[in-house]
Amino acid sequence: MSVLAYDLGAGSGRALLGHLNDRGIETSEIHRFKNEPVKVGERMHWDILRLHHELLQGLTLVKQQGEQPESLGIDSWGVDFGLLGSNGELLGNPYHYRDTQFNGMMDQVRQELSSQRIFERTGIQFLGFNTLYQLATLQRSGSPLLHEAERFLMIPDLLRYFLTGEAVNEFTNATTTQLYNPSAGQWDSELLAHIRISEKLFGEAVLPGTRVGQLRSSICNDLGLSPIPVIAVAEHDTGSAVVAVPATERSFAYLSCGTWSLMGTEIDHPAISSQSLALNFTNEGGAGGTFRLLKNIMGLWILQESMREWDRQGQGISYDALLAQAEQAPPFASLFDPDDELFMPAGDMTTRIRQYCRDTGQVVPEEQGAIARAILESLALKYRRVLEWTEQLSGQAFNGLHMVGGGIQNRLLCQWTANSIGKPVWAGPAEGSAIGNMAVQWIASGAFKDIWEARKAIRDSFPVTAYEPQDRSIWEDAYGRFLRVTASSNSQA
Ligand code: LRH
Repeated sequence: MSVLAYDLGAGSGRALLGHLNDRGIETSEIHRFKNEPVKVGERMHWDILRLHHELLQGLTLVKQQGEQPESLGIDSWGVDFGLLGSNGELLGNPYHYRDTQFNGMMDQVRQELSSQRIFERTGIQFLGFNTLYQLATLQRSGSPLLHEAERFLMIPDLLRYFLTGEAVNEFTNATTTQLYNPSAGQWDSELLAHIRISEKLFGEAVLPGTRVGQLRSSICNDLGLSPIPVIAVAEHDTGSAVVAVPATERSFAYLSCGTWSLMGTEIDHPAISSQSLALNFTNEGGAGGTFRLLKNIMGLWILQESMREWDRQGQGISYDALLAQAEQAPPFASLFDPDDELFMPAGDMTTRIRQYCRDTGQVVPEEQGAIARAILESLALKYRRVLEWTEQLSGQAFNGLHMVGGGIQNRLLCQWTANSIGKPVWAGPAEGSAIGNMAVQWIASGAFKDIWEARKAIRDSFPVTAYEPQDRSIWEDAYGRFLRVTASSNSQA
C-alpha cells in the first residue's frame, strides 16, 4: 500500500513514498528540491512551473524505483493562490505572501468592515497576508490579472490541476483565505462582494480525502506509469501536520514547528468568540471534521533569515555550530516578542533584533551565538504565553505539548520549550506534514478508519523524544521579564 506525498515547505519541497504494512508505516524520501521565491523588481513570486517540473521529476524517480503508488497528494502553506484564464492556463506567476505589496491592506479592510464582522464570518486570525487582503490589494491596485481570471486555485489545488486537469478547491486551504465561511460551508459572498471579487472564481471546497481525478494520461504515457488517483489531502501543510500528531488523548496541545510555529489544539467546531478574536486565534479547517484553534508564532523564520544574512555577508555558519554557540552564550540577556511585525519581512533580520533590544533597554546581542540564543529563548517564552492562551480559550489543561515538524531537530529549542512551559514536550515525527498527507490518503482508501487509527499507527511507527522540564525557577523569572519587555510590542496580540 504505497502512497506518494508531496510537501512543499519554505526553502524545500519533498516527495516521500509511504508504505503501510504489518510493521506499520515506513517512509522514504524520493526527491528533495528547492522551493525558493523569485524576486522580480519589488515583487516576490512562486517559481511555480519549476515546482511542477520537480513534481514530475519525483514521479520519474518513483518509476525508476519500480514503484506504482496507489495515490498521491500535495500539501503546502496556506494563503497563496494562482488564477486561471478562460483558456485554462495560469495567469502570471503566483505571488508569495511575503511580498510587501500587501502591506497595510488588512488595516484598511478591517476599518471598512470591522474585525468582528470578518471574524464572525470566517473564524480566521488576522494576518496581513491572508488571501482576503492579497486579493483586495490586487483589485484595488487595478491588477490586470483580475480582469482575465476565471478560476481561483490555492497553490496545492493549482499543482494538482497541472497534474490532473481538474480544477478543484480544497477545504483546509480554503479556510486559510479568510474568505470561507465554515458555518455556512461555503465561500463568503459578503466578504467577496466587499472586495469586489467574483464568486464565480471559486468552486465548492472538497473535504480532505476526496479523490479529485487522476494523473493526466499524457504524463502517465511520458513516464510509463499506470494512472494514479490524486487525492485532495489536508492540503494546508499545518492541517496535514496536525493529522500526524501521535496523540493518545482526545484533547491535546500541539506545536507544528518549522519556518512558522503553529500552536493550539484540535476542536470539533470553530470557537468564534470575542476572546478568540481578542487574542487573535484562528479556527482553521482540518481533516476528519476537525478544526484547529491555534495561533501563528513567527517561528524559526527569524533564525533562518539571520543565517541567510550571515551567508550573504560571507559569515555563514552551520546549524550545529550555531546551536553550540547559542548554548554557550549568556542566558536571557536579550528577549523580544517574535511576533512583533518588525520580524515579518525578509532581509536584515539581525539589525532588527538588535534594534528591538536597544529600544527596550536590553543587552544588544552582537555575536552569532548570542543572537541565536535570544531568538530561541524568546520563542520558547512565547510558546508558554500562547499555550496559556490556548488553555484559557479551550477550557483545557494540557499535561504536555506535542511538537511535530522539522524544527524538532533543534534539540535546544525542544528542551527550552519544556523548561519554559514547565511540562513535558513530546517531539516527533519530524516529517509531520508529509506523514499527515499520507495518512489522509490511507483514510481515503479505507486502510485507516479515521484520523485516530492513523495517529495510532504513526505513534507505533515513528520515534518520539520526550523532554522533561528543567531549571524551572530560572525560566519562571525569565517569563516575568519577557512579559514586561514585550508588553508594548507591535504584534497582533
Ligand atoms: C505554515 C503555514 C501557516 C500559514 C503560513 C502562511 O507553513 O501554512 O499555517 O499561516 O504558512
